[in-house]
Amino acid sequence: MTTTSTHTHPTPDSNTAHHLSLAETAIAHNYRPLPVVLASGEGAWVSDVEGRCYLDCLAGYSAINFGHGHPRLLAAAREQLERITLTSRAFHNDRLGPFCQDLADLAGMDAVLPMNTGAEAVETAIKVARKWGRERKGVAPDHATIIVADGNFHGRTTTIVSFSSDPVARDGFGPFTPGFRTVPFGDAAALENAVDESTVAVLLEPIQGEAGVLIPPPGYLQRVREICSRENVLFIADEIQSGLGRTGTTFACDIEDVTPDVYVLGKALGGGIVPVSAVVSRHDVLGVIGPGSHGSTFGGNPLAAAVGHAVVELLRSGDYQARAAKLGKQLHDRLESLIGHGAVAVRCSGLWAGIDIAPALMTGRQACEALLARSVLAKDTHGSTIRLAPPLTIGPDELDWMCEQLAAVLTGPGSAI
Ligand code: IF1
Repeated sequence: MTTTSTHTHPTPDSNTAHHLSLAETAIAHNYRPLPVVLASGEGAWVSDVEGRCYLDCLAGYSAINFGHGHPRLLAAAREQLERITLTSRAFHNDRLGPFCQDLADLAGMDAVLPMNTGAEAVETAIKVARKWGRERKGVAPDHATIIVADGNFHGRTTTIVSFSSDPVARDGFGPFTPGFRTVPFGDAAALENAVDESTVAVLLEPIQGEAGVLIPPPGYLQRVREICSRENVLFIADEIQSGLGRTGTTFACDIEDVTPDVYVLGKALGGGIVPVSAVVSRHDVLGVIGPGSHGSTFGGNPLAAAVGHAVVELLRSGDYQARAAKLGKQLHDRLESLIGHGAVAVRCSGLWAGIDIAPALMTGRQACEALLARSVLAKDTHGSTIRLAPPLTIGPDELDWMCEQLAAVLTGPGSAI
């Protein structure tokens, strides 16, 4: 079936080569983007400067869960743009309180510390855990340790890359921040053995995104919860990529009916419009942060709060979560059929999939270049693994069409299969 969008908006300066040359000379090369220059988006589709349409199966690394230009999110942003966009936290504003109350309710928690980017929220959670350990657990000053998982991705700040296991993300950026212990992801016994009197927290992605959508063994999150409760250690769940409907549940922790002590949220919380992140927890945890001890200029600004609140409203009914769960079953079934036909393994949680392609066939990058030629945008993670994370608004026919393009890439002309 051919799926096309009515959406072709060539823009002025419609010249891919021109933009690629600007990227070569004027933009730092901290990424190696696919050779496509996007100019507009609507729902699950985007268009480039030549007017070509693509199905967006990366969705801003899960920041665009609700599609490009969701009407209710745009309306919330437009209305707030006309009112007031930044007050700083030196003063109150009329958007932040309602946003934080409803986000805390969605998470079953008491309160929210609003920030901007995911890494800022992770750094905030690290600071909160260390201060909580000092003041509420009695850990000696400067002795707090946090347990993290091998293969983690929590952001790019110097402290966060201090505990990264990815040499590309870490090499050359030392000296590093101490106080982190790494254990294998999914191994509850190793985590239990790593806990000692200095441990203040365990920081985990419930499903590891950048590592290739790695889903832990069933029961792992429950064991982490039990260990943290027994050892008086904070369980911090980084749900920046896994949260807010992506896995077919509000949070990935919901899959095992586990409630962490702290949720770290970002990406889709900003609706793909503005950076919005948050640390969501109980008063006995966030209460260690007093006036002047932490903050940021834009954290909790009324524009971010208005958009974030509209996102929380979208999630309240559970419809997006149910949709992701239903379409996720369809996605999993289609991808499973590729095993032995170019794929060696697939992992799926809701509308989030990691596909390990046979390394002899092609790299993940090559697969994404071939998908680009078939009007599908996707991103490799490492080696021959690609990740698929379309907007949760994608239609069932579009999902089938996406899988057909991937099947053709893996088994079509040019593949060794
Ligand atoms: C890049 C990866 C994904 C995240 C989790 C915190 C953050 C991220 C679980 C930090 C951010 C982004 C960052 C972006 C690409 C993307 C990414 F490839 F880097 F690893 F999604 F998998 N926790 N992930 O996934 O949030 O500060 O970016 O708002 O840095 O290349 P941020």
